[in-house]
Amino acid sequence: MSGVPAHKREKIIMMGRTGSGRTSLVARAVHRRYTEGPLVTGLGTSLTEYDVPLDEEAGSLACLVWDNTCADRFEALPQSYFRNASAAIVCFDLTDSASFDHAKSSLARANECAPGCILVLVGTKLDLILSGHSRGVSAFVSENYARSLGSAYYECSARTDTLASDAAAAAAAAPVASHATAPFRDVARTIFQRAAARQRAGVQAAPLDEDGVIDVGAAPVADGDSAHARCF
Ligand SMILES: Nc1nc2c(ncn2[C@@H]2O[C@H](COP(=O)(O)OP(=O)(O)OP(=O)(O)O)[C@@H](O)[C@H]2O)c(=O)[nH]1
Ligand SMILES: [Mg+2]
Repeated sequence: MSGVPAHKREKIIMMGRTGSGRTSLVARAVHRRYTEGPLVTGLGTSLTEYDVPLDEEAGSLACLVWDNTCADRFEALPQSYFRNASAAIVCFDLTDSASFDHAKSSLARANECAPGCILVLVGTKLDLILSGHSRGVSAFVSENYARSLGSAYYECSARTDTLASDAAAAAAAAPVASHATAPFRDVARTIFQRAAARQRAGVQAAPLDEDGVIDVGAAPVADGDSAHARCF
């Protein structure tokens, strides 16, 4: 892990109903592991440093993933949870329609509390669908809902880390990507592209540290762009 301090990392917040698989998705992406059963993150909020790989040329993006334990009462999430969030990854259980309804409310809340933040909708537990479990909501409905908000949409399994290259998964989940780390990479790429656009507009280039990690937070930003003014 690079030595980028927490306050300079891009903030990614996890949202979604209790049991939707938020913590398992983070564990699979960051630690490349899956543990059966609920993953208790402790009361409140847990923070995980994650240098999200972009590509060889660009290196990786220093992020801090915020996860929480009061997901069912998203209205109870404090403003500080949303403050300066660069992106929100909203999870729902593909087998559970109530979980999808909750995700819709979470997307609206993220939009309201962190305007301009990147929103990504993730249907979790794809392995259950691939093994014959019925969907709580059709892929058509959930993907179109994400598209209507301008959000990316993924279906994936933290359990099997289902790969798009897996023929069965590709057939069932196409055209959506299904690798568990894909939502984080998508978010990191979008943050990176936005930073690049700011640079093209005349803002100084973000430096690379010795580990090849982009320290976007060190770049000067235009007035009104709060994405890099971390305040927890
Ligand atoms: N089959 C399957 N089960 C999963 C997957 N991801 C998570 N689960 C299970 O779903 C349950 C909830 O997973 P968590 O990751 O704890 O979900 P969470 O959203 O963090 O839940 P809370 O923090 O308790 O609100 C656990 O029993 C997990 O083992 C998956 O990809 N496939
Ligand atoms: Mg959790």
